[in-house]
Amino acid sequence: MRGTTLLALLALVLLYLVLGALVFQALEQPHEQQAQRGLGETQDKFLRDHLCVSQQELGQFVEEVATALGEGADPGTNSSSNSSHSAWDLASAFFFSGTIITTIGYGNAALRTDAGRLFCIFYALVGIPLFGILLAGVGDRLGSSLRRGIGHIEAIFLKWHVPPELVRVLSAMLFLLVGCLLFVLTPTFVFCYMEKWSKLEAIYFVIVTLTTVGFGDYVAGAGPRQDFPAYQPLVWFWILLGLAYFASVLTTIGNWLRVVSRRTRAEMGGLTAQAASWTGTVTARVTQRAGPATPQPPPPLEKERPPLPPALCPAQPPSPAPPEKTETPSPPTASALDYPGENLAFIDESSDTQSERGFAQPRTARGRRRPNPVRKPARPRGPARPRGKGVPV
Ligand code: Q6F
Repeated sequence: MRGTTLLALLALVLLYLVLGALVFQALEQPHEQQAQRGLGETQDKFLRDHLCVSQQELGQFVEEVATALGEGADPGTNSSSNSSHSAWDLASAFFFSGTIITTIGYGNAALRTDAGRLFCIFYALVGIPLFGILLAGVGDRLGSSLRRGIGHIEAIFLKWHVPPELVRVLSAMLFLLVGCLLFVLTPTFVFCYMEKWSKLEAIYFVIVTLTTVGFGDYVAGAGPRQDFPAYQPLVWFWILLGLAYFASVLTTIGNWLRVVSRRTRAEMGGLTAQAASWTGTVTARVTQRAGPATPQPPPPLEKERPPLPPALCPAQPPSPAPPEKTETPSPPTASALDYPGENLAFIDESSDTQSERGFAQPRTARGRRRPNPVRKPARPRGPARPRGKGVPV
């Protein structure tokens, strides 16, 4: 990436941050002021009702309560019945470890001791890459299963003589649809029901979790004992699969943005011809891929060419967005750095590799065939994810 490009990108990100700041401020500040006024009124009322309490005394009490809450005390648990709920029972501590290695980091329970913080440093440094490796493997499996399912449908479409380009788009949309259904919508309804959250709160939790933003204002499974014992394990399972799915979705979105910027650049810089030829090769290959049932040898030069740009493939090839003209992935001459998906996003990378090879090699050996499926376990998502919090997952 050239220096000017980097500067332009920096400016864009800054602009994006400022935009976010303005919107969030406009939306949230009035609410904050209202809450502040509410607290003031509550205190005034308390002072009026309890004339023996002075304003200083009340102020001090409120401060102390606020500090205790910040230290992790729970006003619901009083000193006499110190049983019920601890933020550090085994399930909660296990959950806490999970928020570390996934980098979700909700922060609803936080470490208060120096020893805990010290251990956390090393725990995170090892655990995050380790979980990255697991996630890569899961993403690989998930991608191939989803693809197998969608492959059947693709085959049907192709039998109906639907143009292969359209089939690509359709199966991309199918991938998104099935994935959203499995990992976003279903969990949303489950959380809605189990946590008694509104639909918006539930989907907000789902997205905040699977993007690993992890605010921690909503945490599933944090409520008092559920009557469904498999709930927390199920949430764990969802996290594992959902993070893998979202890693590929986020990478895909990042690649779209990349394609958009590249197209802009191409239009300005006259790379268009090259890009067009690249699109041509992509189309050619798609046509070839059309018959997964009839194995054909890969086209010559297959190895020298960069893989199908992950840009447009959620788990696989197709480009859901208006692909016809938008689809201007970088010309074949582009350097490896132009394919973050290839280097960093396992899911896309593996999908591409697999879809490329799918027609040439028996399905049974998939996945194992790739000599080095996990290239950079610690950074599966690539730069598409503007997070400050720690790269991986
Ligand atoms: C859970 C729990 C949540 C809160 C600290 C995210 C892994 C499911 C708990 C889960 C358990 C205890 C999530 C698992 C990950 N939730 N207690 O297992 O007092 O809030 S607490 Cl949401 Cl990464």
